[in-house]
Amino acid sequence: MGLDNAGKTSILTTITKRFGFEDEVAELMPTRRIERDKFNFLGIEYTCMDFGGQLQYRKEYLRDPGKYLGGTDLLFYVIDAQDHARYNESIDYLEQVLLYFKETQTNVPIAILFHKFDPELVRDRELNRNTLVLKQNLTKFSGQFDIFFFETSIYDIKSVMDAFSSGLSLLFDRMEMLSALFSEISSKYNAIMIALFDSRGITIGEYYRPHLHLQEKLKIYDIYIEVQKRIIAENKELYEFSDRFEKGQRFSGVVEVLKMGALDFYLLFIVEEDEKDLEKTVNLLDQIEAAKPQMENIILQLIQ
Ligand SMILES: Nc1nc2c(ncn2[C@@H]2O[C@H](COP(=O)(O)OP(=O)(O)OP(=O)(O)O)[C@@H](O)[C@H]2O)c(=O)[nH]1
Ligand SMILES: [Mg+2]
Repeated sequence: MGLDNAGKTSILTTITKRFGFEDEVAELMPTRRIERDKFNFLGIEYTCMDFGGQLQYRKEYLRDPGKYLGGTDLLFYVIDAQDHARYNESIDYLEQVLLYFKETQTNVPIAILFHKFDPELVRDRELNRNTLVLKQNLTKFSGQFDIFFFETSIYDIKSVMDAFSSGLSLLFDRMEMLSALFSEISSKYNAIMIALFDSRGITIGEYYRPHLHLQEKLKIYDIYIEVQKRIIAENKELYEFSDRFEKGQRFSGVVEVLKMGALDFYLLFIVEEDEKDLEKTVNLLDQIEAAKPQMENIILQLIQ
């Protein structure tokens, strides 16, 4: 939910498409009433509802909130961070929506997205100052609700995927367990990163080496998207690659497809390359690949 023009449908289009969404986003029209879409996550079927934010629709939802908001598991609330003039209007709308959850005593986690936080604006002082004040205003709801903040932009696909994945992870304790497992395994392989994605690129669990730079994370994610595309096109179960970060450090990666019933999951490993002793890196990747059945077992048990 959120005001008209906040970017809700753009976000959903970005998540659904992931490659080449720009043309579609450019042609979006304001959403009329509610757009519903079903999706399966970890074997559970959800309905995603995109609430058109124009005033007439907002009034309609608030007149009969039970009809529209009943049964909500998770709310993503999108605010156009660049549209300072409408912050108050947006807070008012959120307040009225939350009033319904309060009255019905439904404990819905709220992910608030400060959207249109475009890469070239990340260091913009005014934008940062404005959103800081906005956050302070929003914390008035945190006594009653679990509120989580995210900064997103469709020009940084990872930011959007992260917000969506983190939101969903609030519904699953076991996702935390998976990340803990990855953190444990990481030391054995000296891994830079281990992550499990579902087929739409939603993160189910992840471990990053501490202090890994954002640029490096983004680089890995871009490669991952490319690799997943190839795996699907070439119908592979495994894909190895090798690349280097801006600063020169080389790394190797492997993506394995794990199958759970009809669902495919993608396990990504990134390890540092030992440039003096490539044999070592090859051995490490072999070890990771050999451990696949074991890993598959543990992971599937955790997420089932
Ligand atoms: N700069 C910037 N513009 C964005 C971003 N996301 C969406 N937009 C633009 O914001 C405008 C509105 O996007 P929509 O996704 O249609 O907005 P909405 O919240 O669905 O609006 P309603 O359907 O009327 O409720 C479009 O022109 C998008 O191109 C972003 O991350 N950065
Ligand atoms: Mg829309």
